[in-house]
Formats: sequence, C-alpha cells, structure tokens
Amino acid sequence: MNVSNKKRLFGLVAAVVVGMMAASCTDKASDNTSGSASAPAQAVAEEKVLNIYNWSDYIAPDTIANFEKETGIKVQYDVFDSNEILHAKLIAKNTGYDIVVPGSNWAKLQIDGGLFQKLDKTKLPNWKNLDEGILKKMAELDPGNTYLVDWMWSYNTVGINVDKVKAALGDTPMPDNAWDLVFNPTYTSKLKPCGITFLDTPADVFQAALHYLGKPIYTGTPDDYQAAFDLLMKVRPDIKKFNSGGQIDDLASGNTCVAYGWAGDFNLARKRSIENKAEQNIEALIPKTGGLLFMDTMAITADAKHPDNAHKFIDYVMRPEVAAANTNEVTYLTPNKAATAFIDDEIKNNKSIFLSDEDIAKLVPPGVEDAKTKRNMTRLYTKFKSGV
Ligand code: N2P
Repeated sequence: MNVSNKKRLFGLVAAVVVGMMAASCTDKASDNTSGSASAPAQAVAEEKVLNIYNWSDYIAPDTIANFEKETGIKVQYDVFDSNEILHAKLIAKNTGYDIVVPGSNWAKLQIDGGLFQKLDKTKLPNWKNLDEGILKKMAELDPGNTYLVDWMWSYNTVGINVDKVKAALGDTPMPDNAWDLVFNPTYTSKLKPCGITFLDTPADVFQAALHYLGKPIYTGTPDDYQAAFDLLMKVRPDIKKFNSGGQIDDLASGNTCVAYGWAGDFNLARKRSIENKAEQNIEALIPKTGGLLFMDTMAITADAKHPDNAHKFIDYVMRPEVAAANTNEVTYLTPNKAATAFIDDEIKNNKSIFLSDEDIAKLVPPGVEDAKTKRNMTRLYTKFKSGV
C-alpha cells in the first residue's frame, strides 16, 4: 500500500473516533495502573509462558515456533472467530490470556472498561517500524497509542467462486454491486444450489445489511434494524450456513460458492485451494458501494500474568520480516511500514489486498453500537438465523 493509499485509509479511520466517543460500555473505566507493565513490581522474573488469543487463520505457521525457539517462552495460542466471543470473555475477567486481538472499535470499549494495561514502549524498540500515519489515526481511538498495536487490517465483503457463480447465474449477468449476490433474492435464489454462507455474528451481518440499504451502519434507529431484518429474512431461505472461520475451507474445497465475510480469508481460500490442488477460482470482490473496514489490534489484558513476555512477543511481531511473513501467509495487510519490502509481489499486485486509492476511499469505517442497539441486534439476529 503506497503512502497516499494509507493517507486515505487513515482519513476514513478518523471517522471512527466520533462513533467511539458516543459508544457505551457495560464496564466502568477503572484504574489499572497497578497491573501496568511499567509498574515497579516487575523485579520478579516471569515464568516462561505466554497465553495469546487471536483470530483463526491469522498468522504464519512458524511465527510462534520461531519465537519459542528464540526466547524459550512457551506459547499457548488459542483462536476465536468473533469480537462478540472475545468481548464476552474479557468482561467476565480472568481470561487467562496475556495478549488478545480485538477489532479496534471493540478495543475502544474495552480500554474504556479498564480491561487492558498500558504498553511499556521502552520494551518495544521495533515500534519504530510502524507506519506513522496508522499510529496517528490509532491515537484518535487510543490517545498516545497507549494500549493498542494494530495486528492486521482488511474489510468485510463478498467472496465468490467465480466459475461456480457464473454457472449458477446462467444467463443472468453478474450484478453491478457485489452486495446483490448476498442480499438480493434475484441472485441468492439462483446461487442457493452452489452454497451461500454468512459470517456468524449479529454485528457483522446487520452492519452489512444496513450498508446495502444505504443506511449508516452504526445507526441506533430501531426502524433501520427492522428494515435490515426484513431484508435479511428475504434471503434467509437461500443461506446454507453461518460460519466465520470455516469459510476458508468451504470455499477452498468448492463446498460453497458465495460468502459474506473477510477479504483476507477469501484470498487465503484461493491460495489454499491452489495448494490443495482443488483449483477453485476464488475472488474477494470489491463492492462499488465499498467494503466495511476493520483493524484488529493487539492489547495486553489488565490481569495478564506475563506482561513482560507479552511485550517481547509484540516487539517480535513488529520486526519487518515477521510482520511480512504473516501477511504473505494470510493475505491480510500489516501496519508495519518496514515490512513492505518483504511482502511477496503476488500479494502487492492483488488489487483486493492492496486496494486502489479509489477503493480505499469507499471503505466504510468501523464504529460501535450502543448497548441497547446491540441487544436489539442480537434479538433480531437470533430470529433471522432460526428463520422464523
Ligand atoms: C482472520 C480473520 C480476522 C478478521 N482469519 C476479522 N477481524
């Protein structure tokens, strides 16, 4: 991503902040400085253990092994598939995890809830490799870049198996707006036989449906959610399943032909399909009305037992070669400017990963629903999924 691309992305991300300020959180902010890695009580050496909770399929296969070999720290690396799952664990406290990777919008709520501890920058010499523009925009969510380091970023969109979709549509041409493939019954009814999947979270599904309806995706207006629900119910009979992390394998094996999900996972499905000789022609589409931007961020939990090891890992990930290896493996973008030189040309030339300025300008920035809206969304989502 060139510098001007980044500037435009950051312009969008800036808009997030306004939504953040209005966001509510169930937990009250608390003084967590006693748990801070910069607190003097760090004299006792930590046991050589680190517990990480990250999204599935989001790291190169040797990233953890190389860290363990180099440091002697044993890493327990667990995965999740939705911000909702991570958030529920965090607010219940005592997660047992040292590092977690929430979306930036959810992370803002979690910072306000006192669920994270401050980063100790003196333990992060590779901080210098991060892109200044990203840091600046992240600082609008996290003043002074106090708690968060971006892991990777991408956008929610529609992914397809090109050949299967063309065959299923027959004489019907591909729609001008890719979102039609998952929200317009004219298309979904034809695509049903080859398999449509949706992400399995209320927020992801309602945000996309609201966007398709031309509404702000963080509206708190009940009528808007009702309209989104009505839209979703029209395509419900055509949806084969709701899965998030599982979309990669379903697309890669040809089990499904259309998915509403994460652009990086669609490019990863294509890669995996080629590796497995399944040769499915999978593409992440860039809707003309824009995809939904997200940034996933590393944070150290307030009650982390191994904050020093957590800093070691975060600093290790900020090495250009390590950050680039992760991007080369999973096709999501790194905020590490120095990593660009190590990113494969195939990734750099893929327009659905390294977006054009025009496509970046169209990305819809993340925000947060208030607690009442979240409850309403969850209620409607449950009805939508059960189809009644
Ligand atoms: C990793 C997907 C993470 C994207 N496979 C959603 N935050």
